[in-house]
Amino acid sequence: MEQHIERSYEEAKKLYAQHGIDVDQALAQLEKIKISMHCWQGDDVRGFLFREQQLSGGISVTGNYPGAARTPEELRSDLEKAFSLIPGKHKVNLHAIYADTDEKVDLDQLEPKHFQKWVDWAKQQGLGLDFNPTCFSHEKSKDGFTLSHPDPEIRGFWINHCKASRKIGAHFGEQLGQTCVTNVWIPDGYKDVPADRLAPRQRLKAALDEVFAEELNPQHNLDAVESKLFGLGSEAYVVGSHEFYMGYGIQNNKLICLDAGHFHPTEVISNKLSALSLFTNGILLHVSRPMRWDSDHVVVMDDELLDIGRELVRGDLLGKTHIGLDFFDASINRVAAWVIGTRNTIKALLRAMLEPVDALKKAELAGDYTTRLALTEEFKSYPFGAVWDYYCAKQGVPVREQWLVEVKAYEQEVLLKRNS
Ligand code: RNT
Ligand code: ZN
Repeated sequence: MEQHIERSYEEAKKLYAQHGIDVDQALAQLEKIKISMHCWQGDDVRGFLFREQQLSGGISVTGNYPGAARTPEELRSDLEKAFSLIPGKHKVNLHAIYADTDEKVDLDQLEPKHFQKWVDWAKQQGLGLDFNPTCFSHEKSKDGFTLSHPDPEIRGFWINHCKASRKIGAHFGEQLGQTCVTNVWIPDGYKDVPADRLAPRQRLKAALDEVFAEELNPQHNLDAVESKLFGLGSEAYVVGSHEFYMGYGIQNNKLICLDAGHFHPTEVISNKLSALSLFTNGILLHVSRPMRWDSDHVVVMDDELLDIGRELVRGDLLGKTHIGLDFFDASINRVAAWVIGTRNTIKALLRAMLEPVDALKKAELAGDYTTRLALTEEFKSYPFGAVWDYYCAKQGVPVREQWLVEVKAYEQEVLLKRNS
């Protein structure tokens, strides 16, 4: 390690120690946190099963930066590149349409064997896997409804797909020795004001009961449900709203997934974590960056990201929270997008760990809000960067923007040689 990195780190450590903050301990804790990096940033949510299908379900990716992965091999190579620039050992979040198989197989027929190459790769790379049924961009979801579809046959297809997905998730968990989170998100909703808001929700509730009927070993697979307030094409009404899934999740012991972009534009998920934590065994996050709407911009170090980190650290929620990412930007280098968003998420957690939480809580209890504000603000210019640099160096990944050099080289050598 370069000497100046170590020296700056030692200096920073002393400053933090004055407030009783043990930096080494924070880094030891940080090292254990796994971020679930979403595969779909690498190819603009296209997947490999139905490449001729248009994106649907309100999901849209803008930009035409060259180099999107076209095959599972390319996607894995891009993921490996990204992980080599991110400190720590993490997970990959797969969607069902990313099956790696030559068979022509529909979503309701998917089996663990169609993902075996992903499992073998994850094993070899020391990564975990998470999973998602893909209830969009498919012939049978064209009219915008899946698990709550009024036609029992179409609904049955999606129920079978979700059942199949849980089995794949359980296979991941068993094979890799780390729990897989299988997250159900559906696009179902109406563009305009519905005549009946209740019936689709009744159908969704019954469909989920069928999907989850089979008990799976919770060491292998945990189920999650993801809500949304509105989407493209479902502006007036989304069947799986927050209240719906909060009720469903609490009643049925499912993880509730909070996507940062799935609420009113000024509503934040950071403020929901402490409340939810009191009533659930676990939470799944889709860390994302909504810009004016659910736009899924690359995660940056903004106030909300810092607040998410703070809530997880201060509420001691890291043990029960699964941190996943959900953004897709095709206007920049896709490997860089992963690296920026994932490094920022880890950085935000570290920053939260390096705040004088005990002193802040103590001041608050004593009614000394002056101290609370003063300390909070002064800590914004504490030498957090020195600790982050040291952590990257210690983990053997590039320090500061040096990672960009590697991404640019990879772009030249690999990405620009792909023609989409
Ligand atoms: C959509 C949801 C969902 C998807 C992914 C691809 O609004 O956020 O999580 O982004 O499943
Ligand atoms: Zn999401």
